[in-house]
Amino acid sequence: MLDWKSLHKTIDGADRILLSTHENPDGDGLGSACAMYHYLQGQGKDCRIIHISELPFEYEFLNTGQAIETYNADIHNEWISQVDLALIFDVGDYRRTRQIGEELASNNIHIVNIDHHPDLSDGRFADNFINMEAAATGEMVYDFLKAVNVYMTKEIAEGIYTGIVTDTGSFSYSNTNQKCHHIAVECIEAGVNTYQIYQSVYENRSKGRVALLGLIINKIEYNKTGELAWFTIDKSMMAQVNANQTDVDGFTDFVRKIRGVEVAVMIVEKDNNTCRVNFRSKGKYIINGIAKSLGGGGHKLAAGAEAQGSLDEVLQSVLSSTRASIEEQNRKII
Ligand SMILES: [Mn+2]
Repeated sequence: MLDWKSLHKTIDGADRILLSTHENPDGDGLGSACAMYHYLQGQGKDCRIIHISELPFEYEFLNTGQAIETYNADIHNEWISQVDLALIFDVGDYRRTRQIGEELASNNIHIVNIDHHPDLSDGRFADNFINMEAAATGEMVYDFLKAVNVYMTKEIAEGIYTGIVTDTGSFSYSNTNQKCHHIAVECIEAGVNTYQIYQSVYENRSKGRVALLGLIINKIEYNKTGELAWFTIDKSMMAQVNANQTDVDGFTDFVRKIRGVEVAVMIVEKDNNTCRVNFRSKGKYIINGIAKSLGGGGHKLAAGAEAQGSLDEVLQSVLSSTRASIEEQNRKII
């Protein structure tokens, strides 16, 4: 049981509060920050949600009152230097806050981590609220608000519901449980329009994203058993269909859905000799160990890393470590 009362105390003692999540934010990071923002606003706090990335179009519905801002050093650094407290949601790895995290650290700001990933903060957080059993960080924000008897407004509920619905794949992944459904019911009672959120998140794909999916579909490769499937996306493919980094979200899940595939791997070429690597597993194999060996991390069945090297180099090293991990886990199963 996390000591939510102590978080309440910390928040109580702070006037100016920054909320943020990881780069390329997802529904859980955004929804958690928004839910907490609306609570803090109700408490009269001077708070802002500032992310390093642009707000993805499909999450625009969360941006009531234009509360979500994209980081700009000229606009934000002075404000950030004077915050009393920073709440970071769903980050997985502190480095994924990029310049915002660096700015907070260099100003010695009290940083609190609220997350359902293992802590990869290198000691940067003053307080850690980690619950790896939680299906979503949104569920943890719900736990906090319940622990301190907060009335759930529609705006708070929208953030929590978005976190849970996206991190459970619309209540379909293995992390879905009774509690997720119970919270969902409470959110609906608070006025959340679930169909509207579903349409915004899942029926709002950019043409670039669909065109990019078209390019990868015939490039999916499999190992001999068909349990491991992988594909790569290079910069020229992205440019060809005018896609951006967030357009690739969900592709690894798409490949995991193929019959017989247990582990799906996506490798995306980024700048500066780095590649983004994503792993998804159906459950037979645990894949966050592989992500960790590449300097990343994540959940047992959904993890990722940023690896140094060319697309080809990263592909070779990822495939060999993934194959080795699958073989090792098979030996253990037998
Ligand atoms: Mn999450």
